[in-house]
Amino acid sequence: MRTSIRAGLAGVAAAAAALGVAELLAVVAGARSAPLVAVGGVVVDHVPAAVKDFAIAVFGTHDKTALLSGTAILLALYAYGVGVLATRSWPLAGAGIALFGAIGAAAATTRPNAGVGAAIPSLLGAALAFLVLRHLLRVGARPAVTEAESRRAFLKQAGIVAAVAAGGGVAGRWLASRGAATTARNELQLPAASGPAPVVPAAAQVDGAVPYVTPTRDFYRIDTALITPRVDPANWTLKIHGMVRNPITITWAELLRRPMVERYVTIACVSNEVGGDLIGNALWLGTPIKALLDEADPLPEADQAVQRSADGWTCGTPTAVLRDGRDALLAIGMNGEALPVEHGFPARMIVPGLYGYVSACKWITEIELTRFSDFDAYWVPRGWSAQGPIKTESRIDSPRDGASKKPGPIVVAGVAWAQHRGIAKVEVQVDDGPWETATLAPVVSDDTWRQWTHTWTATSGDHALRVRATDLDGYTQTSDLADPAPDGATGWHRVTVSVS
Ligand SMILES: Nc1nc2c(c(=O)[nH]1)N[C@H]1C(S)=C(S)[C@@H](COP(=O)(O)O)O[C@H]1N2
Ligand SMILES: [Mo]
Repeated sequence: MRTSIRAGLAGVAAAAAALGVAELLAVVAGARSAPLVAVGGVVVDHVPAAVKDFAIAVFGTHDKTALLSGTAILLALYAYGVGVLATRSWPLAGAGIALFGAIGAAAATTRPNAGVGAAIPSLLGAALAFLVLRHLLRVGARPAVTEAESRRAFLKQAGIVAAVAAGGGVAGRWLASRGAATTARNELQLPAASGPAPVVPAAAQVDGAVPYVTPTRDFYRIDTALITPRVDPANWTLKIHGMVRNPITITWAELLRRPMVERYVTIACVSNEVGGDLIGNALWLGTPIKALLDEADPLPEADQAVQRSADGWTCGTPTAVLRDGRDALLAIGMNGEALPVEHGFPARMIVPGLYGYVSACKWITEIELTRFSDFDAYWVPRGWSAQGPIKTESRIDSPRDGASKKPGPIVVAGVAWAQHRGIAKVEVQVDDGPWETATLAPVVSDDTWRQWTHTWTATSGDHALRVRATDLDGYTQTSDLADPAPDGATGWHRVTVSVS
């Protein structure tokens, strides 16, 4: 094996050792202090909006895995280079490793809510990388060994390092996943709602549309968190402060004693493309946020309620919306269970009618009353609108785009939504024919999506089907196409079907 290849591999093994041990140290120093996660987090917060939209469009909800894998590949290339460099100049290679440690430490300590201790995984990891690299480059370098013996010794040692590194990384993630937050979640007995949940009529579900109530495991997930915050409810509080006459802080025990209601609410992501699936309907258990705000007594000028999460993310909701009587909830349950960690355990906001980026703060710890003119929440400086009411939209779930069908009657079905306004009408158009009125399914409230169905007598040939909805305010979706940025996509969803 060429010396440079061997040195490069030694560099990669050393970097793996650093990351593995850092992952273990992060169990103590805080999960977001692991260098890959910390650097990835900085990237997430600073990539231009266009790159992020591209990543969501290409990788969807796997965008985080893509980012972490990409970062790991870049790091491996860098480590390979440092290994090769070490055979020429140890000071330069040492500087390369120090730079790696410094970048990790700088990223980790500047993450929201991070202390100086967050630097430890990166710094100790870098020190270990240096020792491992030096050790591996010496293996088999002793005189009087044959090339074959030396290669075998090197590969064995590098293999051991890589295995130990991977073991450390996996162990770290495993330890983090069975911390206090998970135990508390597993043991949580959800309080009962003050009244029964609305009953979903069987007819709310039509054949061919997605489930009216989205199973939790299929519920879309969107957030900036590379690893989900794990908040132990025992240490959780919600602070309501800022421009209020009566700042309050409630603990988890106090929250559980508050009146709880159960409501079906369909939430949607502003990044959802026309026809996209970043939308879901769940039964949320929570306490009305209006009552909590009334207790805090916001000043009349405080037109924005900024919610802040355990990992520092923020969103801003009009105070008036939270107090206008709609079912805006501080939610702790989803579909009859405690909130899953990815969906905001222990508590999150759910506000009917507003996109998630301006209303649905997960892992919420704080509500600060302020003014829109005084504070821009996370997505606003990144080019998204400060106001994010959900736009009236509709989607064809079947037939699927590109489907092949036989001539004759075909059931066209899907969903339409205009949360908190409600859907009044859905129409389907075949090719350039007239808009035909679809049959609407019943709904439990205007805060959920509404299913619809329409029978189309298909004739041979290629056809385009379009859908448009009209909400109860009388607004009908137009053909105007808009991208998700800055405040939600518009346009008619269209599928093509070939009939023969
Ligand atoms: N803490 C936190 N809460 C967040 C976000 C986030 O990045 N961090 N993203 C928001 C966005 S953009 C959406 S669309 C919803 C998605 O909620 P879900 O992942 O439970 O579907 O969460 C919102 N709450
Ligand atoms: Mo979103």
